[in-house]
Amino acid sequence: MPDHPAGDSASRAAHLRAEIERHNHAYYVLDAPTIPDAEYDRLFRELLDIEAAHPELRTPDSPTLRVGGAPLPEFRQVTHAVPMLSLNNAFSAEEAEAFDRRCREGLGKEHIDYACEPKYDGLAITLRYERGVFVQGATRGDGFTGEDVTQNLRTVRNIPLRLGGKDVPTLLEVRGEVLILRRDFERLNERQRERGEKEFANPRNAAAGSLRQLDPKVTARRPLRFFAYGVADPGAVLPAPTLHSGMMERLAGWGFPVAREREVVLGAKGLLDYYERIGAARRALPYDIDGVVYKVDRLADQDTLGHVSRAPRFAIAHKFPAEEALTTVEAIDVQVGRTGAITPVARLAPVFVGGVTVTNATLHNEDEVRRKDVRVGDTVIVRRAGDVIPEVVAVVPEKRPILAPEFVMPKACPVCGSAIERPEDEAIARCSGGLFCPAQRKQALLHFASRRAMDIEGLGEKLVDQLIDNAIVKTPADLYKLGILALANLERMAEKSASNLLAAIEKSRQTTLARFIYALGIRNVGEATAKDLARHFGALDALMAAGPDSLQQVPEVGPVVAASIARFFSERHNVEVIEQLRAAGVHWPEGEPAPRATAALAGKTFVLTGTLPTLTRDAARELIEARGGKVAGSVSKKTDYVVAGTEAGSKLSKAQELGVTILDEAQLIDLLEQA
Ligand code: D41
Repeated sequence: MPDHPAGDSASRAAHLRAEIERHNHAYYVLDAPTIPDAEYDRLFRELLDIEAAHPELRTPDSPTLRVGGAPLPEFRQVTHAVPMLSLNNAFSAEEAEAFDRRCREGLGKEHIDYACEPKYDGLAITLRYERGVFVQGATRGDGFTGEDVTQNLRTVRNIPLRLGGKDVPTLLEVRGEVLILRRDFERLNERQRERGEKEFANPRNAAAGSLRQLDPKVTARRPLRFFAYGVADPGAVLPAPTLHSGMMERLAGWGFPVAREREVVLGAKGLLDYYERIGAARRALPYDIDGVVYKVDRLADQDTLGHVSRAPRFAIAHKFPAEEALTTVEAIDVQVGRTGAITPVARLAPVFVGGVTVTNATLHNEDEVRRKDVRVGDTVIVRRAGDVIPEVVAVVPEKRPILAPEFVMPKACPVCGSAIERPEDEAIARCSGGLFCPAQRKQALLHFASRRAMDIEGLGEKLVDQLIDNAIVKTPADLYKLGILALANLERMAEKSASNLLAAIEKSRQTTLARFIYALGIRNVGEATAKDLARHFGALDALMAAGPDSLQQVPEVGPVVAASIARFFSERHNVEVIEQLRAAGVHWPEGEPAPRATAALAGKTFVLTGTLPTLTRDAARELIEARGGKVAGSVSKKTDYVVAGTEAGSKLSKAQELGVTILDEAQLIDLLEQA
């Protein structure tokens, strides 16, 4: 760097600060990056260099402060010049309507415009700007006194350090919430996991922990974001705004991030429509929200309504049903799935969460229980979001009882007593009982009958339980031997439903090869693989006769899937059931196998790189795979051919280096056409 005289450096530094913050704003607030990362880094380093050479040029609005300065011994207390009020809550449509009624009565108006916004599930803070420069930031605390977290807030990338735009007030206090976006939260936890550090239970906890760090360098590495929801004293802004919604526009104009989902609506109906709309869009928002906030839009009306004790009468939070709740673990059981997979399940004291009462939550697998260290007696956070299966998010360690033994995986299947086995390199433990295990038999039968398999309507869980428990049905083939008498004796089985079920079973005799393969419940063979297998082999006998090698000729079938198919058909029991099913009249049209593997391509590995003149990459892959070739992602000594188009990069040079045969599209097509 050339050594600038101090004066030049001062103006250069000012220019750099403005430039960097302009790019920051574009990237973090507008979501529209303006320059490549490398160029940004160059500007940033230049400013760092100037500030190192001329410490007197370090200003409180310098973006270099965003990486965090020296740690603090403690946070200073800050008294809020304008107290930070709290919000009252509405938990139902009736309560939201009552809010509208109170506002109408208080103002003597028939219809009221409301400014609506999402209710961020973050931490309320206040930001103080003097002559457009960020000078102090504090937590809400008890509403009157909070903690000075200025240096941490400077590291929050979308908080403007200096305001831009028109009519910047001499003094401004902006209120809003600090939070972590969901996708950033996932990445943060991934990083914590990799480093063997504790994961955060949810974005809110992660944001709270990050904001309260005494070392701002730690905060700087956390992906905090800010969203503004108002100002402390709109009366001090000139020209005076008349509407809250207008105030929000002004904030956006000065560079503050504000919610895109803001809307002005009319009356109670408008409020409830907004609530429904945001509720439906909730999952798609980038951040967690726990409701929506309604505010009387006209600021003069806000003043008229005023507040009661510490909450305004002009605003209310309409909450969504909580997606997380606290409860206790009464037991940890294990469940057996169709393929014998053993899943630990927490039995919970009933708790209302996400709109339903939850008594069970999945713990996924043994490692997960260990990682979260869930024990019987623990108080846990359970989460049920949308239609997702309820899960245990985290344990509240302070609430652990003195006697809380660690979870141990049972050695024997709780249903059939067979040994539970867990291959060393797998996360899932399994019951080794196979179809001897009634639990697996039940799941296998349910799977066989399911809509996308044999589609036997009416064969549900309750019925399958009875059929297996009373040994009326042992294998799927037994279904086709059922008579009306056997069914009529079952509990809750009216004659009509018995004959309906028999009709559904009868109908299922006519099926397709793909459905039949899928219905068999071969481990690792889902619907798509079943279709691939049916298309490739055309006939069941051909599939049953195939060894692992020829199975791997099928597109998308790798060694693991091939091995589990071969293992399935090598078990006599399975072959017998298939024979019985065919003898019972289960049938399907059989076809010609798909284009056979050609000698030229069978077992050969291809790598595609660059843009081919006519074929898309997917099309080329399909053609190669249909003839028994494989397509790999990277070039190695095992690669047989590299197919290179224009703008082929490092893969092509690697191929040249290793002496791998290089083909262009025309040469590939020649090869494909060789018989
Ligand atoms: O999104 C929020 N969490 C939010 C919080 C919001 N959108 N608006 C808010 N408005 C207020 C008033 C009307 C009192 C200025 C708030 C909060 N308060 C608030 N946050 C935490 C305590 C109060």
